Amino acid sequence: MAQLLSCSSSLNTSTCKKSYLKPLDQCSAAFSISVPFKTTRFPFRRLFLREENSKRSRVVRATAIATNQDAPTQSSSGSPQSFGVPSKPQRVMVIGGDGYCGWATALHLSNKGYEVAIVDSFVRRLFDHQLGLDSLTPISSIHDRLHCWKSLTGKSIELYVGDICEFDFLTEAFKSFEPDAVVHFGEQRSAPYSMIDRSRAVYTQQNNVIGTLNVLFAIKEFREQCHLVKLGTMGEYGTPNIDIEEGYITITHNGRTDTLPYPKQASSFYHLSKVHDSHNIAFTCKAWGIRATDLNQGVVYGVMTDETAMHEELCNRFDYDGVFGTALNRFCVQAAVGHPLTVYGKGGQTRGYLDIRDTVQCVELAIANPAKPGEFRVFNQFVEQFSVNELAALVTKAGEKLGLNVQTVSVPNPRVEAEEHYYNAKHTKLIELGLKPHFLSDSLLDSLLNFAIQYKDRVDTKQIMPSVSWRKIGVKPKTVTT
Ligand code: NAD
Ligand code: USQ
Repeated sequence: MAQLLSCSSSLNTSTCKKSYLKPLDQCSAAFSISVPFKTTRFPFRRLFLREENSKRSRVVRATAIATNQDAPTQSSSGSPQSFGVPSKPQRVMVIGGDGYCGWATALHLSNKGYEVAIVDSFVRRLFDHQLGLDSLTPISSIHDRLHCWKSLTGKSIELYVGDICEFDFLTEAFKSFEPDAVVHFGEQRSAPYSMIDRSRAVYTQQNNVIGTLNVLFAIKEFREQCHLVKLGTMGEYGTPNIDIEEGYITITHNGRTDTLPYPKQASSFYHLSKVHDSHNIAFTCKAWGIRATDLNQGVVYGVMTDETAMHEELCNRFDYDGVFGTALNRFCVQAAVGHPLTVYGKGGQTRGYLDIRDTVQCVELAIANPAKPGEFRVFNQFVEQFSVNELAALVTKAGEKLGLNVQTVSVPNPRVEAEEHYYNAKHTKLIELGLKPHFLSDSLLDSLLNFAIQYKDRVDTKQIMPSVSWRKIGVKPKTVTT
């Protein structure tokens, strides 16, 4: 735990270290700044040294020259350009743009002609260091990633380095970039991480709830037409014994009828932070006229998108460990290294799943079809439902075709959750907007397994078994054992 509670590091942004397919034309102007950061006894709240405001240099901007001829445009009302109003490309701020979903989305939007800025504190890379975890795939620094993207496509993505829980930083980023839409991925997103101990539970809710509140205040104060696209989670609903609707349910009670927010029954401090976010967003839509879309996303799998596949320097992260790894991605890595698939409990836990290529598509659809001022819109963002047992069976079958001997083990469930339950969640709104889903076909599982096999020498098998227990969470800081 000492390692977790006190650590310091220094991040040096470099200029044009590597040569890519095309030379960088402006690299000497970009990223020539050094940003020190240090964590303290409360490691998570302040990623950067607390200096006087005047000395802070948290905003690091890459070149911001628009190069796109075919950029999506925005009318003065904030809706997609269609009536010949003089146009400029839509400006999209991607908070959490260095993470798994955020990186793929930032590149996708940039490729589609949006002006993109990434906002990230890199706290996720810090969690990995603190817990001794690593992505299956080697991931480059954000600076190398952005240089590579610029050199391959000619498109610039701006970068704002900082913690959105610090309102001064967020204010600076908002005033400088002037977003038309904010896609907010920037949260602590692991349920097991939030259940390690009190300090991680508090950190998760503080980081997520305050970060989102700050985004809402920034929109109100500086960009009131800006559309908030917020990543929520299907886990907000829990596993009720009735169909799950998209955000709202119409109920008749004692002869009166109303349409109300669908009941929330989250089952970790992380999932609960998303419920709190949703309530705060819904309230500010009503009170201040904020326009917002809550994307209640299911479990994401896969790693490649058209853009991240363009160069190894653009490769996305792929978590397989017991804290950040998610079910299907974990099972593919387990099969690749000959570790039994870790089904928790009875394995009847059913969730919605989607390919990361659909995550980027859904976000783009939400941006291109914004919510109206004052509207709190909720989409259930997944394309198929599977139980954990079904996923294990699919991976076993696909693994056997590749000559792997795949076994499954029933692990005592470290979580408190229903292991056999009804699950039928609606997910039609994104399809109506034009989502073309990628389903989990045999060929996709083949390629995911082959991907895991390609990197299997990087797997630390000690990180595979779950090490966080919902029941054993306590006040004392805990070291996650391997
Ligand atoms: P991730 O951990 O890979 O990325 C999150 C990014 O946000 C990281 O780069 C992190 O450094 C950054 N971040 C966190 N707190 C921040 C702060 N206060 N200020 C600035 N940056 C901050 O997570 P992910 O898998 O990409 O998930 C992104 C979002 O999507 C999360 O909100 C998550 O809840 C949601 N989601 C993810 C999945 C999934 O399966 N991965 C499924 C459903 C919903
Ligand atoms: N599970 C296993 N074995 C494993 C891993 C998971 O049986 O090795 C089970 C879990 O017990 C759970 C289900 O699989 O019942 C899904 O677990 P997960 O770790 O894949 O996903 P979860 O913890 O729910 O969280 C992930 C993301 C989170 C997102 C959520 C969407 O980390 O950010 O919000 O998926 S959802 O599940 O729809 O809430």
